Formats: sequence, structure tokens, C-alpha cells
Amino acid sequence: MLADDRWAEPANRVEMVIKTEEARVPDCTSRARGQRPMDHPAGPQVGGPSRRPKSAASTGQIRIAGLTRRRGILRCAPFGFRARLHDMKHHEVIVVGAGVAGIYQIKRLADLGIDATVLEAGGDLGGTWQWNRYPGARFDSESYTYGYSFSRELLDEWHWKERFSGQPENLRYLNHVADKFGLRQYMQFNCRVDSAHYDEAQNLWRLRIDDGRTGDQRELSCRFLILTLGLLSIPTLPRLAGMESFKGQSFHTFDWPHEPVEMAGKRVAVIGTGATGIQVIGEIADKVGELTVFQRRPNWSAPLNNGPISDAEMADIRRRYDEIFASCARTPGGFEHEPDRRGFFEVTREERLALWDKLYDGPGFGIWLANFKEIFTDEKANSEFSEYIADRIRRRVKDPKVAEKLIPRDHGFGVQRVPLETRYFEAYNRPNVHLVDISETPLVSATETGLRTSERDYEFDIIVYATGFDAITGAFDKIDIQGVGGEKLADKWRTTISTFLGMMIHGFPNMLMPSGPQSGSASTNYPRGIETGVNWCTDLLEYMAAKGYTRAEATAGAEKRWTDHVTNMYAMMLMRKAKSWFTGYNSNVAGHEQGTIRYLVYNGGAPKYVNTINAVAAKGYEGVVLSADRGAPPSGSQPTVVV
Ligand code: NA7
Repeated sequence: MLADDRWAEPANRVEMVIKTEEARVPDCTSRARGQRPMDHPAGPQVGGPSRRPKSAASTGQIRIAGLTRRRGILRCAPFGFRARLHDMKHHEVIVVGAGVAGIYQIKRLADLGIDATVLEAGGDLGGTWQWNRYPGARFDSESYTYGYSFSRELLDEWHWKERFSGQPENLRYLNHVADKFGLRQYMQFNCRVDSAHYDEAQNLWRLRIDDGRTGDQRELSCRFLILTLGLLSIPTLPRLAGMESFKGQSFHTFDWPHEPVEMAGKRVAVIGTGATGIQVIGEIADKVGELTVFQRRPNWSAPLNNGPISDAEMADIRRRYDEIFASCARTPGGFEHEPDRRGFFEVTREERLALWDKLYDGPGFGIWLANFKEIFTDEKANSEFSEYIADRIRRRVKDPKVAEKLIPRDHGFGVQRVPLETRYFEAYNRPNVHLVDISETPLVSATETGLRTSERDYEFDIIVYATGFDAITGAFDKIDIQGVGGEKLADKWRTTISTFLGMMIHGFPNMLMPSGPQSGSASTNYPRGIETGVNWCTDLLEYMAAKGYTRAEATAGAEKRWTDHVTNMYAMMLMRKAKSWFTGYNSNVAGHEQGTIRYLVYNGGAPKYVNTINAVAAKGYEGVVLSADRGAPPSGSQPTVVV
């Protein structure tokens, strides 16, 4: 199925490397690759008397004292660490972003005793689940495949209440993880990173931070910069005249107010029918006065089929966790949904229909990912399946004219990110819900009282912009990132995205992106992808520490090979023709509105990605130039204590 097999070597994981290191560094009790790191009990309470880690023997933490004593780059936190966190000027590692990836990243670093902090622009942790508080926001990954896999204790104690858990519960979960493992003490909130410049002479990253606590700018430096910025963290609004003149309430779904929004009896507009709009619309249709949906292009969508998880089911899930994560690791999407391996054209139409009926009534992404593989690559197969889904829509929407408007014409099912819905199509059967096709009558402006299309004015109390994100690279573009010789990342990526494994960039040494563009995260079950990425990046740091390296930079050649590979993977996928955030399209971002394809996601599937990055590690990080430090520790850095 894959276009370019250059990276298809079998999985040689990095046991060899690690065993060697363990033999040479007796204090380092690295976990075996591919296994979960050991749990460690809850860290000291925030603000508690001491944050000095207990001994490794008592906590199960990985000890790195030996590494530190040698030549290492890893330094443990000073005493009184948290109290002085905001005053520290240098850290060995700075992680930017306290979302799902940042939380796991700091957990790994904390376990290693590495001097690290997390800088988060928002007021609290949680990323996506902190921000997106719109009604209907929920996983469309099965909850128990979304949670972290690294701690058996965590898996055993957490009860997912719904198969596809909602935002409030998801945020509670992430807070629970942070509190259980004492991770908040490493986090600094309301700290927006404005710039990150690589100082070649010192081999350091120098960051300028807008500190919301004080309202001041401050500077920080670090040896390693780990960017866990989120894939969809920069919301984009339409470029619509008069938006600021609207007198009612209006917000992007990402910025949904924290306080309850009174919607009963209100006239509400929703602009956008992507995954977000579809969740909102299904949820609020029966709770508002009038709901008017402004749709530019319909999306293919299928039922989520959510439901509660009983105590007995949760107990069964807990028993099966190893099996569940093993099957996630085996499947291209990182879900339990395995593709149907039968050839689309080798089975009869009746057999195809039987599968589709089963999947349509089944939970989650089965309809997309447990389908025939040809859906993604073969126009004929895709078109037959799309027609099946179109019929399902026609059966659910009473007004045939409305039904036809809800059926996409410009792309087939599954070539854009598939939204999963609950009562979405039935919403249009309600007398208080109206569909405005703005491909026919475009939005012209917002007004003081509502919205104007080319046809007429509409009056609203609330306007909801479900208009998507400057996806995947948007958060990188927001920071002035400059690498060797002052090269700006935004310039490097202006026309073509290029990375090494989606985690490193030539010219930007010691900058790691566990869930970056072209990594395995964007196109797979996100937490499964981020655990892979975080583990790889952390293993690289451990490897460097053990060997006395302090600088890591992907070579230009390795970056080119990876980027070519990512690009080639698009060649066979129908998705390359679709205008969606998978291909870098966004009508609201200058330069991204033409639909010129940007190769942002890795389409080779999770197993292939994991095999590839592990093979790179097993070969001593082939494609990465590792070298010893040229720079001295920065003046003003805090003293470090070896634990
Ligand atoms: P998406 O999937 O990018 O959807 C954005 C929607 O907003 C889509 O229907 C767009 O129509 C519409 N849109 C965007 N800009 C405009 C303007 N200017 N006028 C009218 N309509 C507009 O974002 P979501 O937030 O729904 O989903 C993002 C991901 O979040 C999702 O895939 C999940 O992974 C979670 P268009 O199709 O461009 O015509």
C-alpha cells in the first residue's frame, strides 16, 4: 500500500543501545523500550514542604545521578524548585504547551529528574480540553484508547463514564493525571512564548516570554526546547467585514466562554460544518430558540454511537487494557478499528453492504477505519461507499432538498477528517433549525444585529464561529522561532513543510516536536501518537546524556528523505485532492486559501511510523548529528543539585 519503502525496514527497537548504556551507567535504570515506564506515586502536594524526589528505590523513578556526574546534560531540580520556578532563568529542558502531549512530556522528564519546566499560554493545563468548552465537545476516539497508557495504576483507577467522553470529564482526567503525578509544580501558566532563538555560540535556546502573571516580558534559556503546541490550537475566524460591530455575543468554538452561555430561547447562528460545527449543532438544536446553520461545504459524517460505560464494562476494559493498546499499536490509525483486509472488489456488493450496515450502526471511527482500504485510494470504491452514506443521509433528513444540501459533492467520504455526529442530521428535521447554503448565497458581512448574506439579513443573539484552525503549523508560526544563523522557521516552512520524522528540523538543533507536522500524531489516535513521540524524544535525551552529547541536529539529507517520503505517501491517497486541514487548506489564512497542498500529516500509519523511528534510534540516531557541547552554562543559571 505504501508508495515509498525506503523507511520500511523491520522494527529494530533500541534495546541494544539501551542495554549498552545500562551496562555503562549503573545508576540509570532505564525502562525497556516499548514498555510502560514504572508508575511512581503521587508527587508532593503543590506548595508542600519538599519537592526533593524520594530515592529511586522508593519511588520507582529513574535515577540519573550517574549521568549527571559524568558529563551529562541532565540536571536535577534545585531545592525549593517550585517556589522559585518563575525566577529561574535557565532550564535544561523547556516544554512549550501543557496539553495532552506536554503533560506526558513533563512526566517523563520529571521521572528522569531533569530540570524542566512547562510554559503554557493558557491559564491552566489541558490544551484542547481546556479551551474547547462548546456544547457537544467530546472524544471521537474511544475514551479508553485516548487515555494515557503509561501507568497501570492510572488505568486501574480511572473510570471512563462514556465510550466517547465529553470535554468536562476529559479535562478532569488530565487534571487527575497532573495531580496524581505531581506535575503542576513544573508548570508555568499564562506564559506565552513570543520568541525562541537558538544561540549557536552557547548551544542554547533563548526564549522571550510574555508573562501574564506580571504583565512583563522575561527571558529564559534552555538546552533543549520541546514544542508540544497542539495540532489545532490556533483558531481562525472568517475574514468577514463588520464582525466587531455585532452587538450580541459571538465567539469561536475554541474560545467558548468558561461561564455558562444562556441559549434557551435565543436566536443562534453557527458558521461552519466541520467536526466542531457538527458536534455543536447536534447538541444545541433542541436547546435554543432558533438555530441557523451557515454551511459553505457539507462534510461527510456518520454516527458516533456513544453510550455509557457501566462498572462491569469498565472492569472488563481494565482487564483488556494490554490487548487494547496492542491492537491500537497494530492498526494504521492507532485505534482498535482494524481495516477490513478483504479486497473491496473481491467481495460481492451484498457483502460490502453488510459490512457498511454493521459499521454505520457501530461506534466511533469504525465506519472510516474498519472499512476497506480502497476507500482511501480508489475513486470507484470511494464513490460507491460515498453513495451508500448519501443514502443514509437521505433516510435521516425528511426534507429532500435539505438532505441533498447536506451531501458533499466536492469530495468523497473519508478523504477529509470525518466528523462523528449525534443527532446531527435529525436536527434539520426540527422546525427551529434552518440551513443556509452560503455556497449559493455567500456571507457578505456581520452587522450590528446579525449576519448579511448576498440574499438577505439575519438577526441573531449569538453567533458561533465553528470555522476551524490554522492547523498543525499555526502554533509554530505564532512564535518567532529562529535557528542556526537566524533562519526563521516560518520562512523555512513558508512554501514547503520539511522535518525529520516530524520531530526534528535541520537548522534548529535541540528543538524537538513530539507531535509535530509530519509526525505520526496528526493522522492517528492522538494520544497514542504522542506517547510514541514523547518517548522517542525523551529516549534521545537519555541517549545523549549517556554519551555526553549536548547537541542534536537532523541532517539536511535525512530531512529531505523524510519529507520526500511523507510527500510520496500523499500520492496514492485521495485525500490529496481535498481542501481540508489535512492538506493545509484554510480560507481564512493568507497563503493557505488557494488549496495548494501542504504535506502536513504522515499517511503511512502508526506501525510503520513507530518501526521507522525506532530503527533510526537503533542505529544511533541515524540522520541526526550528535556532538558535544561547545558552550558553557549560561551566566545567571541556577545551581543544580544532583539527587
Ligand atoms: P474544520 O474541520 O476546519 O471546519 C471548519 C468549518 O468552517 C468548515 O465547514 C468550513 O467550511 C467552515 N468555514 C471556515 N471558514 C469559513 C468562512 N470564512 N465562511 C464560512 N464557513 C467557513 O474545523 P473544525 O473545528 O470543525 O474541526 C477541526 C478539528 O477539530 C477536527 O477535524 C477534529 O480533529 C477536531 P469549508 O469546508 O472550508 O468550506
